[in-house]
Amino acid sequence: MQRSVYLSKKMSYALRHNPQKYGLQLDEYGYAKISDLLAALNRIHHLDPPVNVTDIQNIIQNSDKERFKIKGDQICALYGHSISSIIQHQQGTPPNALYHGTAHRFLASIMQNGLLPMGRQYVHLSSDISMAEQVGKRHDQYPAILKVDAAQAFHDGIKFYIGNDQVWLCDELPSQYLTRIQ
Ligand code: HQG
Repeated sequence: MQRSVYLSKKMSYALRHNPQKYGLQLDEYGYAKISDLLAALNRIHHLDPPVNVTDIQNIIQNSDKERFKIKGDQICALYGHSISSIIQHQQGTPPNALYHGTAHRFLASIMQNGLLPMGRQYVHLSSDISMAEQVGKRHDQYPAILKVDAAQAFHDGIKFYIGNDQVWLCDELPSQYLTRIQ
């Protein structure tokens, strides 16, 4: 695996799922000190050459998705969290339509129970169909795409949160807002 991909996966794991393993204390918005993350990555994964802040900046700049954000001497994962203490995200008004790519084998349950966060803190939605397809392909070679009536859901009081330009987060989403389009 390419070093940058390997590091990005470890950063995601540390900042989304298991900060304790890396000795990190995330604040309520999910930020940790970059120097602490670097030290932990180098210590735990014996990186040679050691990872430094420029490597992290390059990973963020050259990545296919905007997964992390740096603010001063801190870094956070923008979405994807599964840790038990809820990470605060900025609420926002979603675009009228959002999309969710998933596996065909999950459809019956989704149509019965709605979109649930499952292992994560929030449901993850995509701003366009091609991103939803990419997300769905992680679960199914030929993913199913659901269109989300975000305008109506928002109007009805479901909270939406900003991940990045392409990823929106929301709380549990009943199936009345979902239409299968592919
Ligand atoms: C499904 C990646 C049965 C849901 C992506 C999904 C994304 C249900 C799976 C981000 C269900 C959870 C998150 C229900 C939802 N019954 N299945 N009621 N409700 N599901 O991986 O959205 O590359 O936790 O459809 O790009 O696929 O890592 O969520 O298939 O933005 O940066 O349960 O992770 O980002 O799967 O992906 P996941 P996701 P990165």
